[in-house]
Amino acid sequence: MKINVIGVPLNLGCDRKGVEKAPNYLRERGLMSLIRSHGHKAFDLGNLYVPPVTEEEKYLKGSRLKYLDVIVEVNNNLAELVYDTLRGGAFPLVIGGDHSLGLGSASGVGKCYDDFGIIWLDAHGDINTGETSPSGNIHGMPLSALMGLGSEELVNVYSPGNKVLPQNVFLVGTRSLDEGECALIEEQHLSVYTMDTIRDKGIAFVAEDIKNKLRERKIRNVHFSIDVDSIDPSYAPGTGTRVPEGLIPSEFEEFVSHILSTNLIKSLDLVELNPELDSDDKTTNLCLSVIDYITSRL
Ligand code: 6HN
Ligand code: MN
Ligand code: MN
Ligand code: MN
Repeated sequence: MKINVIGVPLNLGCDRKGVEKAPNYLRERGLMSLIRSHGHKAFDLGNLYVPPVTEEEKYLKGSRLKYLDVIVEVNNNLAELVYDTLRGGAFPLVIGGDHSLGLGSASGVGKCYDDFGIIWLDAHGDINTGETSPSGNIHGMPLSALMGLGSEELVNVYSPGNKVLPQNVFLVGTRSLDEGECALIEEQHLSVYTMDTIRDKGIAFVAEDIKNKLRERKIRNVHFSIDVDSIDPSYAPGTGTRVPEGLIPSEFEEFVSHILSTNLIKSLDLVELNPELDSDDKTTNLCLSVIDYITSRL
């Protein structure tokens, strides 16, 4: 398979330094040769340009959203690159950076396929809006924007309006939701597989349930967005918003293997690795093994 690796050294969405270093950090530790070792033709498209911004530019136009303009700009560019990649018959492997980039990558996917679904593997919901966000950090908002909810500027990234139907969105590994996010889950009847559900029914059940729903809804294309904080912090400490009681690596692999076996996954994000918060490159090595595992199954 042809795989295009796209680095997005963005930290403005989490408002914390370190996460922007992850794409190069992974490259320097063998990312490309790892992908190629599975017989793929892999191209490194480099890192997207992130314009420099000052602290003073954090809140523009009295907005509660931090660094809105630059995040919109980077996501527009990312969407175009992901769209071109798919049009060219390649698989976009997007390496973050913070999770605000999920808005751009899924928007690019949405331009290519109008029947697509999103699997969002994350400790968090990432469905806040400017009103519900406790932090103003845009990495907590991409998924709501993709469903057409929240700030107009985010909703209209790349193309006007919503990109995905709420019924085609699947949240997995969830264990930290803000009040407004819980309300939105109810309102939109979102499919949420929390860690409690996973502990109760098992990860295989969850994967099967998602596969059945995708089949029922005749979804032929899925964007898979992986936040490394979905994994338990004892295995993945190198991330900015750690939440205890996460997936253990074997559950993570089981889920990924079920989902990839559908052959519906057309694109992937791997986000929120922060090498500066890591201990002994534990999380970096885990990310490399995740990429190894995934690309061996593509
Ligand atoms: N992430 N719900 C919190 C917020 O600030 O909105 C945390 C978001 C974390 C986002 O991990 O991608
Ligand atoms: Mn996230
Ligand atoms: Mn998260
Ligand atoms: Mn391998």
